Amino acid sequence: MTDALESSPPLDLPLDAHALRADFPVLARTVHDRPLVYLDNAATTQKPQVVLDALDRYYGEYNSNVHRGVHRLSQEATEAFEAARITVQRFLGAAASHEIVFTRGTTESVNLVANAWGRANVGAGDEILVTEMEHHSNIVPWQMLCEAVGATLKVLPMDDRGELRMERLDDLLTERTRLVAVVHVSNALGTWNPVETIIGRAHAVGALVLVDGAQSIPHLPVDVQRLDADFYALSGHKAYGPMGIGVLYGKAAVLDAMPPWQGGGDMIRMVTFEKTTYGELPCKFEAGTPDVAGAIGLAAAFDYVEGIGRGRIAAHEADLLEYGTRVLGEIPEVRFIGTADRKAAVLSLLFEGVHPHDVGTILDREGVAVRTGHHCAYPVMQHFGIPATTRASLALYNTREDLDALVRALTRVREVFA
Ligand code: C6P
Repeated sequence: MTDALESSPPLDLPLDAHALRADFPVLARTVHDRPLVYLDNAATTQKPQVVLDALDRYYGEYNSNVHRGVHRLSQEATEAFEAARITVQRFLGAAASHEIVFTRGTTESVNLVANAWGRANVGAGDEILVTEMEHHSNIVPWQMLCEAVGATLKVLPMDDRGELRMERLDDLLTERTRLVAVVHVSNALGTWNPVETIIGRAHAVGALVLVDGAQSIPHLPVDVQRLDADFYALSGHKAYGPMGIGVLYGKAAVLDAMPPWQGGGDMIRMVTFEKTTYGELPCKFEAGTPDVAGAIGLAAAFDYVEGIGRGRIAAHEADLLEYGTRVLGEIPEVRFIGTADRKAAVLSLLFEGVHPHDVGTILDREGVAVRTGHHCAYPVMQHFGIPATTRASLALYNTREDLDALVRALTRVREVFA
């Protein structure tokens, strides 16, 4: 995991996951009379007390709408909301805070780009390139766009380890490619994709790149300027923040040139029945009342993560991934789906002879929360010819003991189905 760590805080002091668990109230609960072992972090992470406190303070002390009132509460809410934007800007390494658009999450961020940028820049005969391992939210909006404008959706395939077949990239990129949409870290496989290389090659043919950062932001240090990504999408709830808030980063020049997507309050400069003129960035893309509490909670989450250090989190999770791969790999019935060289925090597996949903149900009885299913990545399941996997996904508060508990619970699966 070397290249992304080069820019991260020193690794000499490993994080103390056991101590950090105390920051997350929900981790103290039991499930079916057993201590909760939460290994479903790719679906959503748990929230630290500082995030819960930030939400509480907003609603308890200065709840108000933003950008609208001259009264004190509205000013306080507006200041906190815009301060949250600056926190996100710094977290992502963006050049300016107006390059940060608050959305509902990764899905909405991708839809925003597909609709606003796509309708203006993609036409009949043009091409959009996605990869075989995309989440549905980075496939379907592009498919809808292609169908509407007569463009073609092309797919960069992956191999049986779950690595992108990079040798195919140059063939698939043509002068008709308008945009490449690629996931930074796959939710179904854990593959950590070489997005820097993809961005470089896409730019060489004049295409823009949207990176789906839903699963990278919680795990890796990300610097959008260093990556040179045109768009970067993320969800707050997967990075220790609240549900319902997300981010679209876009380069200012690209966002500026885009028409708005949704129309409504706060995104206009002037409205008459004859003509409406639109506001500046980022308001142009934030029609209606935003999730003010969500943005403030997300900033609290990012501050919390920075306080620990993204390099230290990545190093801790790399250790867990290595440990988990070893101990789970010793179970004869286990077959991993996703064995790329560069992976982050996801252990997707099959248990021979038992359907993943049954595996998940037995694990739940043992207090172990994992996700089973297609993980909104049907093409990945189709590639491997399977309906579903059992997925354990890790976070900063997970420990080797959590993985030992998963191993014990999988032994239980064997006993039940013997
Ligand atoms: N993956 C999972 O369990 P939203 O729902 O908008 O917050 O995120 C969508 C999304 C987009 N891209 C990737 C790579 C994702 O993993 C997700 C969400 C969850 O894997 C729910 S399916």
